[in-house]
Amino acid sequence: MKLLYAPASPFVRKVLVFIKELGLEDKVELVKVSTTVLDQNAELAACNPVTKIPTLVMDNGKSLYDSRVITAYLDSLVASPSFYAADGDARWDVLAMEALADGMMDAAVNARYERGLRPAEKQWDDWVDGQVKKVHGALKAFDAAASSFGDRIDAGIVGAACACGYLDFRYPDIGWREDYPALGTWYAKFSERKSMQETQASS
Ligand SMILES: N[C@@H](CCC(=O)N[C@@H](CS)C(=O)NCC(=O)O)C(=O)O
Repeated sequence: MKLLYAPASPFVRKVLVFIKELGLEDKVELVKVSTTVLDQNAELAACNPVTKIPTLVMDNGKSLYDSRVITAYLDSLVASPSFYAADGDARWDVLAMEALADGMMDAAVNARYERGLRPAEKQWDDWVDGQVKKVHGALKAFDAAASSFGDRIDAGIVGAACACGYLDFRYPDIGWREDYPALGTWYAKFSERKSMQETQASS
């Protein structure tokens, strides 16, 4: 398999943590690409019509995207552990948590694009503030649940960790640990995992 990736992406990080935690490193070739909406990578476009990372090219030549489809596919390749609960409420809880983490990443990435890609005179402060509000909404929800996370590891947990990690990487001044201390305490421990240490974002 081939993963088209860039190390700065929190969605990519989620997939990389899955690969490491599930013991699939030998099966995935990493292909670094650089892409933005304004400068869309041709190799990536050939595999993913909407030109986004992460994109996984399977051994049969077909591509998978987005990150949630890729993580579910990787999970299906191993007998255990599974990062998706099999059924019942637990399954929907994990899926909803992964979606919340992705929503937080989307909002944080969107705000960054607005600041980093748009010409200064076209930037819209209210829109950025709205995205940051979404980030805080997700942080609040994660913080309220964090005391129950314990040593759990699943798709929701990995997503939450990668979303928090992205804030540290791109928004170091946001100071989220002060407002969301339970989340901060859980994250400090979870981020010690080898899979998290080895996937720390870089530009
Ligand atoms: N929902 C997608 C989001 C992926 C995403 O937004 N990736 C960004 C990098 S963090 C990207 O590829 N941006 C380039 C573009 O939008 O053209 C997923 O979960 O994979």
